[in-house]
Amino acid sequence: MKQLEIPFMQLRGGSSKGLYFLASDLPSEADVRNAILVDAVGRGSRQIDGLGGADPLTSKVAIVGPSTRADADIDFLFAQVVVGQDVVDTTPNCGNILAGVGPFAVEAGLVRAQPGKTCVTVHMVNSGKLCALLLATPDGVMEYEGDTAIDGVPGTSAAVVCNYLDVAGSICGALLPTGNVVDSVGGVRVTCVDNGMPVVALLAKDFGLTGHESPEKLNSDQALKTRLESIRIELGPMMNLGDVADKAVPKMCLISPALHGGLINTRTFIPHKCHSAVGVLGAVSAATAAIIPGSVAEGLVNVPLGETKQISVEHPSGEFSISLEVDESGELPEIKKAGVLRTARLLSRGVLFVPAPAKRGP
Ligand code: NQM
Repeated sequence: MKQLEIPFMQLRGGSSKGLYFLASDLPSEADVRNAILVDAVGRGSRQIDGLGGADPLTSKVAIVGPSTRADADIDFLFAQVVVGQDVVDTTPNCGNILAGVGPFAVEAGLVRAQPGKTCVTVHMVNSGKLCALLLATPDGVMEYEGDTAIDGVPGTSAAVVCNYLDVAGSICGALLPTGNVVDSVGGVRVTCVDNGMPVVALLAKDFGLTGHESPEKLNSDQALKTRLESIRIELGPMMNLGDVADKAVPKMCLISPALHGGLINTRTFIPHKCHSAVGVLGAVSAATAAIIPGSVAEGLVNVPLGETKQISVEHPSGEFSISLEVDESGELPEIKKAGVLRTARLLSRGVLFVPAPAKRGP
């Protein structure tokens, strides 16, 4: 039986890598589409029969099409293939893959680039929120070369400026999904926040850790991972996420005092493996947790004053800079805008082959 042929591009978006498809090149029925995505990325923990890299950060998919909203240029649905579980989770968004969505839209002819800079407003279908991307497009052509460096990526590239608009509660329905600033679960205090990504902030010291351990060391600590997973499963329904056993959210973020002048230091499990850096919206949510009065981070952070806060989130391979526009006049800080700097690069473009439907199987 002939294999299915699907046009695709592969881009590095921020510090992640993904397969990018036009929505019109995939079936619209979610189950049929997801089976194709799992085959495209690869089944099993090694993904030997697909294009993924056997890591959550390289098992990502962007599905992009013309916008269904008048206030956006394009629609972007993010899909995470959960490594080793052969399922697709469209609950979370991904700020790294999002950085590649602008360049993809230009390359695919969905957006016409302007000479100089091109602004692409993206409707993030997973959350129903908007992000404005600013791309370098001299002569009206996508430029990948530049002098912006981001941690976790070798060399430098052209900047993709990402301005998230009003992302609080995008996945769980509220900035504080449990309704509390602090909850006690599994014998520890946690602060659960959704400022674009559902994140559970926990104190590394409550787990007998400094918070500066390497991802390799944390990934080999089976007792820690089991404890984090049982807290995560318990918090799923409390965060309005339901049963999260097969979901990529919430992310579990161990926080500790920053060592290099940042707001906090992080080790984030996404959700079963410790991130080698930190996710974009994961960092925005962790930083938000840290500035909420009374959160688990209280006493551990020096919150910058002023409406626009330049915040650095430290992680295993460096730091992540965020510009947060915050209204602090109410009981809870209200995040108006979160700006981050990313880069992206087109890696390949062509036709992807997946087994014909009858051959595709568990
Ligand atoms: O939090 C990792 C990444 C991400 C997601 C993850 C991301 C985000 O580094 O917005 O970027 O949390 O799975 O790509």
